[in-house]
Amino acid sequence: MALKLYGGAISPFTMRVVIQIRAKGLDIPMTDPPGGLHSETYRTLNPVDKIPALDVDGTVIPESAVIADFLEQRFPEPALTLSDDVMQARVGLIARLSDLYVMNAMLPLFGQLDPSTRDAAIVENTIGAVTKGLGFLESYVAPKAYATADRFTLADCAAAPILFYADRFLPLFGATDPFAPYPNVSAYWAQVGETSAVAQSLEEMRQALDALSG
Ligand SMILES: N[C@@H](CCC(=O)N[C@@H](CS)C(=O)NCC(=O)O)C(=O)O
Repeated sequence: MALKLYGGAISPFTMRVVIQIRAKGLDIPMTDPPGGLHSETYRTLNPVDKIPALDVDGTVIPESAVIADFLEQRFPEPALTLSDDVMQARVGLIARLSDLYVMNAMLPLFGQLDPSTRDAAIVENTIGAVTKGLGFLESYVAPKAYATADRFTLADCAAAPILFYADRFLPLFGATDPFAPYPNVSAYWAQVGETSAVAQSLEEMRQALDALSG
C-alpha cells in the first residue's frame, strides 16, 4: 500500500491532513503536486486541481475533509473522532465552520495584500465576515487545548491551521487582535500548540510563509 500526500506547508488545508498524519503516527510522505498545481499532469491526476490530495496506490483523493475521513477509516487507531454521536457532530461542525466561515471568508484578503492597490471596502467586508465566522466558532470551541475539551480530534486538525492564518493575516489589515472579542477562541488558540503535531506543523507553516514573504 503506497500513500502519498500532494500538498505544501503554506496550505492550511494540507496542514490539516499533515497534523492528522502526525497525530496518528503515520508515515505518509508529502510531495509537491506532480508537474505543479494547475499543470496538465496534476489536473489529470486530480481534476479538482487543488491541494491537498492523497494518492492511494494511484487513486487520488482530493478535499481535506474527505482525506481526513478516509485516513480515519483506513487507520482507526488512535481515533481522532469521538464515540458520542452528538460530540462527534461538534467535531465535524468545528471543522466545517473553520473551513467555510473563517478560511473561505478570509480569501478576498489575499488579493488585497498590496497597500497601494488595496480596496478598503473589500477589506472591511472581509474582516467583518471573518469576525462573524470566529464568532460562530466561539459558541462551540472549548477554552482548552482541545476544541472539544477532552481529547485531540479532527476538529483540532482543521481549526488550528485556519486560526493560524487568521492570526497571521488579519493584523496586516488593521485587525490587530482578531480573537480578542472571543474568550473561548482566544484561550483555545493559546493552548492548541501544546499538542506536538500541531506545534510542529504550525512552525512549518510559519517558516514557509516567512520564506515566501522574503
Ligand atoms: N476545500 C478544499 C480547499 C483546498 C484549497 O483551497 N487549497 C488551496 C491551497 S490552501 C489551493 O490548492 N488553491 C489553488 C487554487 O484554488 O487554485 C480542501 O479542503 O481541500
